[in-house]
Amino acid sequence: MADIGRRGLLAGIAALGVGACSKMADSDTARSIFNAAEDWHRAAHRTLAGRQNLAPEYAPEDRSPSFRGNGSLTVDSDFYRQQLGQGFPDWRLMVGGLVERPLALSLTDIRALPQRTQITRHDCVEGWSAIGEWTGPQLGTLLDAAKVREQANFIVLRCADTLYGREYYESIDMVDAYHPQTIIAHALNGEPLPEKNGAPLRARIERQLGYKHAKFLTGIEAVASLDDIGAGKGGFWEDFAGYQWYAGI
Ligand SMILES: Nc1nc2c(c(=O)[nH]1)N[C@H]1C(S)=C(S)[C@@H](COP(=O)(O)O)O[C@H]1N2
Ligand SMILES: [Mo]
Repeated sequence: MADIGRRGLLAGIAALGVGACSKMADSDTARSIFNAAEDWHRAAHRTLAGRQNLAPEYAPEDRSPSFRGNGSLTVDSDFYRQQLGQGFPDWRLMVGGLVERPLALSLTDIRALPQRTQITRHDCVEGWSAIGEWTGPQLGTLLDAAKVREQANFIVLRCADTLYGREYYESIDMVDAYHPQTIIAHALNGEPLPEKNGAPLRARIERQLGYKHAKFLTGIEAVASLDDIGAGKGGFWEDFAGYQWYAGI
């Protein structure tokens, strides 16, 4: 989108001629082209700049005494129970799809990356909120390590659990994927992620509503289109109950 913005502005400038002289600027056509380009650029800039804004961050004393679990509270498999008991030694987060260098990251790998800690408020559409402190690498760090391809427009977040018999999944666009507060969290309030909150890994996408924050993460997949993922609406609740794909807050 930034490219289109730049191209739009350049096209506007090219239409005016480099260093448009006053004679040209006097013509109504030139003025309207220039204004259109400028309005477009300003609008695109405002939109993109807005989407990079940070969600509010809070102080340690603001943290909710307990962070409730919602939706799936566990993964119903022998592998999960066994891994949970051992601290997830064999859990792998796959980073694949439209990437040059697919990765299979262990929890040790994830903890060894540069970390971000943020105290944020989680808002669920069901009408509750909670404040928690999350720690993990930025999703952007993982995508850069995997060398995400230019054709990628979305990141699909794959989960280990099922809800009402269907695999939970979510997806976000590249603006949210590279938002500084979008992290792959392995800790809540300084402790390993509790089972009910998505152990061992869950997404935090702080400018989005709760259902986008996929828990029990197994994979991160870069795709060009969401059409062939799940039922094509970009997420479990989007497919199942018509929730909005863009859940920005
Ligand atoms: N894998 C998975 N991720 C999920 C869900 C789920 O059921 N399964 N529920 C979502 C919803 S609706 C919310 S509000 C949050 C709840 O996170 P919490 O359990 O840590 O409160 O997780 C989201 N991510
Ligand atoms: Mo939710």
